[in-house]
Amino acid sequence: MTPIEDCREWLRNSSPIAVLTGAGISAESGIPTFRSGSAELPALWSRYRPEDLATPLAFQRDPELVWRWYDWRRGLIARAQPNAGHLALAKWERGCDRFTLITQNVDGLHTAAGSSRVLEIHGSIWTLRCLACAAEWENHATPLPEIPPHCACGSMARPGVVWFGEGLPQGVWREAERAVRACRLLLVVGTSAVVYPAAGLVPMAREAGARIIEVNREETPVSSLVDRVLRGPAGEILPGLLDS
Ligand code: BJW
Ligand code: ZN
Repeated sequence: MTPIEDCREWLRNSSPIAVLTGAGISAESGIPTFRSGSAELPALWSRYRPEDLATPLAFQRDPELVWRWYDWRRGLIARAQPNAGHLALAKWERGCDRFTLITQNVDGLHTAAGSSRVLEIHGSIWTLRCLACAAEWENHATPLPEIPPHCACGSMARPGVVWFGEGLPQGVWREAERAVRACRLLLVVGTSAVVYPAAGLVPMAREAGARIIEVNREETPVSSLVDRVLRGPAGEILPGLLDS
């Protein structure tokens, strides 16, 4: 059997299934990834690494700069459509009894594709949170009318995402760990697997005895841990893998 035929059979015969996605699954929707080159980025944002902007310290130093980065990304995402990879996962979920989709992405494209239960372990770019009263609300305005945006209480708001050095939302993270420990098959799609604790879900699944399939254009630190590597764009591989 070819690697893809093996994987198709495992997918058909394994339950529960868990999926971990990263920025690579949204790349074919036109959303830049964090670490795979910056040729497509406007000059302003190509100067920065995620570690320079996605931190509490960066926000403390220059909230306007950080908010401009998020405002630019919100605009790109608002104009983007889910791609064939997102759609294949949503369709697979509908025919699957026990399935958990864990995403590091904050773009909401899995939900837009029709996935009904998505664990957003790094939060959502469409949520705002008040720095003073901790109120949280959804905001889809692009561009934002005011940068930085403010809460009704008058204080500044921040994006409802998880920055470096911050803990992940506890309940969501606990559910992700539970799903990974219980799964018989983990599908890892479009993540560089360098950011923890998300990357630690892969060895966690291994230790729990699950089979693991990686879909990625490039080798990653977890490629050597997995049972099958499917090399290429998720938007091409997932429909072939998941179409029953
Ligand atoms: C394709 C493709 C196509 C392209 N098809 N594939 C243990 C060891 C070492 C360090 C740490 C550790 N534990 C914690 C740390 C520190 C830190 C960390 O991991 N640092 C490392 C970078 C060294 N982690 C944290 O700080 C985390 N917090 C934490 O641990 O807290 C502890 C704590 C506990 C209690 C109290 C307080 C603290 C938080 C991490 C938060 C990460 N946040 C970001 C920003 C989110 C908001 C936003 O979007 O702005 O999350 S950073 C950024 O990286 C974003 C992503 O979700 C995350 C992962 O990136 P991802 O998705 O993998 O994207 P890329 O770009 O890296 O990779 C894309 C991949 O796709 C590539 O492989 C391509 O080949 C592939 N690809 N096109 C298929 N078409
Ligand atoms: Zn407030």
